[in-house]
Amino acid sequence: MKTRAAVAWQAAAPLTIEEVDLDGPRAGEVLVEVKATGICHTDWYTLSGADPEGLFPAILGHEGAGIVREVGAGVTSLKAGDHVIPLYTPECRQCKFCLSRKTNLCQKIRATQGKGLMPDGSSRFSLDGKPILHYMGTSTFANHIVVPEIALAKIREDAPFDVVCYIGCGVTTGIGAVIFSAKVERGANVAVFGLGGIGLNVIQGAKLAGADKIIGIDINPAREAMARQFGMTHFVNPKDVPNVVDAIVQLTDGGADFSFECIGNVDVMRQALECTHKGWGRSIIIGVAEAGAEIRTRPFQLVTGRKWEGSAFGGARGRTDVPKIVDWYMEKKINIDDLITHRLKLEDINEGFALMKRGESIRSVVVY
Ligand code: NAD
Ligand code: AHE
Ligand code: ZN
Ligand code: ZN
Repeated sequence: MKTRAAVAWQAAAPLTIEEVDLDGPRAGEVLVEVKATGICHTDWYTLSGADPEGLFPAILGHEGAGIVREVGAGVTSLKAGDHVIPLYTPECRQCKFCLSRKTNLCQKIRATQGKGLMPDGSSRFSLDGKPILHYMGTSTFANHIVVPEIALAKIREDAPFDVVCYIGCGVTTGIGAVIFSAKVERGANVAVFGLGGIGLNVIQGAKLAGADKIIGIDINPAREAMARQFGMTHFVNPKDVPNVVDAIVQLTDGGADFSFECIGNVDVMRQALECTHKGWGRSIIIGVAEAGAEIRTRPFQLVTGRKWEGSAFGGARGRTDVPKIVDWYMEKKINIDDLITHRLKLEDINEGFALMKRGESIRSVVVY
C-alpha cells in the first residue's frame, strides 16, 4: 500500500513529506494506522546526527497511537480495529531480560531495531524501489506502519489518540522513572533537572508518589509556571545562583533523596549526582547524550553512598503498564492535556522541531 510519511533523508536536514510504499505485515507483524504522534527530543537528537544508531534515510517518530488495520499470520493478541500504542521497548515475555523481572529492556528484537530493520532483517518501507529504514521499531511519522505484535500495547477505545500518543514515550518515561525505576518514597525530596516534555512528567510522578520538596531546575524561566502547576515546590534557575549543587543541598538539608536528569547534558548529570544526599542519594539519568559524551565525577561521591542509575522508557513493561497509564489519564489521575501545547498537521512537522528548539513547546503532537 501507499502511505504518507515525513522522511529524514540525511542528518540535520528538514523532513520532507512523501507518498511511500509500505509492504503488508508478515508472520508475527501488525499493520497499524497511526492517528497521532508526539515529537520527542530524541527524534531531534537522531535527526541532528549525534545518535550512533541514527541511520538515513529513515522515518523517525516513536510516540504514537493508532488502530490495527491488519494482522499477519500467527498474531493472536490483536485484531483489526484494536486501539494500540507502538512500543520502542517491546515486551516479549520470553527473553532472558523479560523473564529476569529485573528490567523492562526486552532484547528480543533490539539488534534489528537498532539497524532500522524489522526482525527478519528487511524494511517494509520503500520509495521508488529503494528501502527507507524504520526507527526505534516504530516510525510513527508515517500514517501507516508495520510493527511486531510484541511491540504493541492494546489500549481502551475511548482514549483520545491525540493525547495518549504521548504515553508512547514522554509520559511513561517521566512518571515511570519515579514510580517504576526509582520507586520514590512518600516524603522524599526530589530534584528534577530539565523541565521539558520528560521533566514535567517526572514532577507529576513525584507529586503522585507523595514527595515532599520537588525542586525543578531549568535555564528557561518560562518553565516555572507550568512546573508549579504540576507539583514543583521550588524552582532554581542555574543562571540566577552561583552554584546549583549548593543551592539544592541548602534547600534539602544536605541533599536530595532522588534526582533526575532530563536533558542529556553530561555536565548537568554530574550536578544531578552531586546534589543528592550523602549516604543514600540516588540520581537517575533519563537524558540521552550524544555519541562520544562521557560522565565524570569524583569516585568519592559514590564511595560516600550516592548511586548513579539510569532509566529507559520509565522502567515500564509496555504491554502490561501502558494500558494502565492510559487508564490513569482517563480516570484523571494524571494530567496530559496541559502538556500538549501544539497540534500540527504532518506537513508542518518541521515547525514542531523548531518550536522545541526555541523552547516554546512542551509537546507538539502531529494529528493525521
Ligand atoms: P525538552 O527539549 O522538551 O526539554 C529539555 C529541557 O531542558 C528544556 O526545558 C530546557 O530548557 C532544559 N535545559 C537545557 N539545558 C539545560 C541546562 N544546562 N540546565 C537546566 N535545564 C536545561 O526535551 P524532552 O523531550 O523533555 O527530553 C529530555 C531528554 O530526555 C532528552 O535528552 C531526550 O532524548 C531524553 N529522553 C530519554 C528517554 C529515556 O527513555 N531515557 C525517553 C524520552 C526522552
Ligand atoms: N540510539 C541511541 C539510544 C538512545 C536511548 O538511550 N534511547 C532510549 C529511549 S529515548 C526515547 O525518547 C532507550 O530506550 N534506550 C534503551 C535502548 O535500548 O535503546 C544512542 O544514543 O545510542
Ligand atoms: Zn522519546
Ligand atoms: Zn523480552
